This record gives sequence, structure tokens and C-alpha cells, in this order.
Amino acid sequence: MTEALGRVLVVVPTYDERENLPGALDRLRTHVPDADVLVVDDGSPDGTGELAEKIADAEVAEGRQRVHVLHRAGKLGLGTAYVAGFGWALERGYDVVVEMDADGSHRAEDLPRLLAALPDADLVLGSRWVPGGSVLNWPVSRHVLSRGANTYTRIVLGIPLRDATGGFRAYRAGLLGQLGLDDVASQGYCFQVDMAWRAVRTGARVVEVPITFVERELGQSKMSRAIVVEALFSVTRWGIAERSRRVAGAFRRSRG
Ligand SMILES: Nc1nc2c(ncn2[C@@H]2O[C@H](COP(=O)(O)OP(=O)(O)OP(=O)(O)O)[C@@H](O)[C@H]2O)c(=O)[nH]1
Ligand SMILES: [Mg+2]
Repeated sequence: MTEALGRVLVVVPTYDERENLPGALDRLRTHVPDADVLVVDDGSPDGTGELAEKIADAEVAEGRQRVHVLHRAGKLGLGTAYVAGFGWALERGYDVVVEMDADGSHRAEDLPRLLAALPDADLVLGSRWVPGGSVLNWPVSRHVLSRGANTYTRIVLGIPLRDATGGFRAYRAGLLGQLGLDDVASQGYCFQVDMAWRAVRTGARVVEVPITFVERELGQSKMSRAIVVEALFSVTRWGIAERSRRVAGAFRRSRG
């Protein structure tokens, strides 16, 4: 199936995911054997970057390197890790670029369904909040936060997406090239909303496919209050800017 889509690169950002990365890469190899993987590691103190390098070297020795590693000097944030990964993919002519966490939350077995939706879309969002989607092992507080953030985003930005904050998605490379990646400053959830919002504004076809999201079992979450606050402020700012644009447009039309 990935043959028809062209070359697929799965970008996996990592920070201290030593316990999770080998399993995530194994599952990708099983469920999407044709896809390449780029691990973007921010100098993880636990040695995740070196471990990824070892896995890549073993593949080179076997004669088929699927896993590649991009090392960055320190913890520079999820958003810039993805932007660096997207640039790497576009420079090398990949046709499809996937975002996926290393912590086991995004199941490789769901990825073929995301890719299967791409022939009729430019961006496919793995969605927890469409019928058929679900989350395993979250406390009520996380459900409330995610549902609340998505409802707020939908209303303030006026976009029909149920899960704009999720980070398991597949982009056509052609779309990524149109999103103006050079000025993306958002991190965390805000980065995901930013990219979805940019895609909608370029007129891209964005579709949601249900996924089962599994809360991490190993390692530490990098979610923080600062990430939530950044998303809240940015979405509010974008919403106000969009409303002002629409009002100004309506005013111009009424005078013209
Ligand atoms: N390269 C890089 N990766 C990061 C950074 N922050 C988080 N990550 C990775 O991004 C993915 C998502 O991070 P998580 O800590 O799981 O954050 P989350 O999924 O939003 O939050 P949880 O639901 O609590 O797990 C994981 O693979 C992390 O290792 C960063 O600054 N740099
Ligand atoms: Mg996570």
C-alpha cells in the first residue's frame, strides 16, 4: 500500500525514551515494513540517541537501513524537533511524512489505516475523539483537559476538527512544503494545533481517522503546565486574528 503513496518517513522525536524506543521501532518494522524512520534526539541524557545510532548501524550491517538518526545539541522542544525532521524529509524527497511519539502512545498497527486515508487527503489526523477513537489508561483529568482543549480550539478557530492537538498524523510532503515551516515557533500541543490550522488555511484536505491512544507505561511525560498555557494563549490569539480578518473582509465587501 505504501508503494502507491511513494516513500514514507516516520519522524519520531525522542527525549529520554531509552526504554520505549526499541519496542516502538520494532512495531513500526512489523506494521509498516516499507517506511523509513527518522529519530530526532535532543541529546537525551539517558543515551536514547546512542541507542538509536546502534540500531541504525545494525541495519546498515544487515544491508537495509530504515532507521536514521538526527542528533540535536540539547532539549530544544518538540515543535523544532519536528520542523527539523520535516526539513530532513523534504531534502531527501520523501512523499509522505508521519509524526509519531516514541512512548508507545501511538500504535504502529494504526498507521496503515492513517496511510490508507491519504489518497483522498493532504493531512490525516489520528483522532482520539471521533467515533471509534479511544484513549486507554488516562485519568479523568487528562480526558477533561484534552476534550476541553479540542472543544475550545474548534470553537475559537472555527475549524471542524475533533482532535487538533494529537500528534499521530500523516502529511503529504507537498503540503508540508506549503506550510511555511521556517516561522513555526510553537511547541507541544500548540505545535500540533498550529500545523493543523496552517493546513486548513491553505485549503488542504484534512481528514480524521480513529486511533486508540495508549498512555505511556515507561519513562517520564514531558507535558507541563507551560505547554498547556502556551496552547491556550496561542489558540486564543489566532482566533482573535482570524475573527478580525473576517470582520475586516466583510467591512470591505460592504463598502465595495
Ligand atoms: N527531540 C525531542 N523530543 C521530545 C521533546 N519533548 C518531548 N519529546 C518527545 O516527544 C514525544 C511526546 O512527548 P511526551 O512526553 O510523551 O508528551 P505527550 O505525549 O504530549 O504527553 P503524555 O501524554 O503525558 O505522554 C515523546 O517521544 C518524547 O520523547 C523535545 O524537547 N525534543
Ligand atoms: Mg506521550
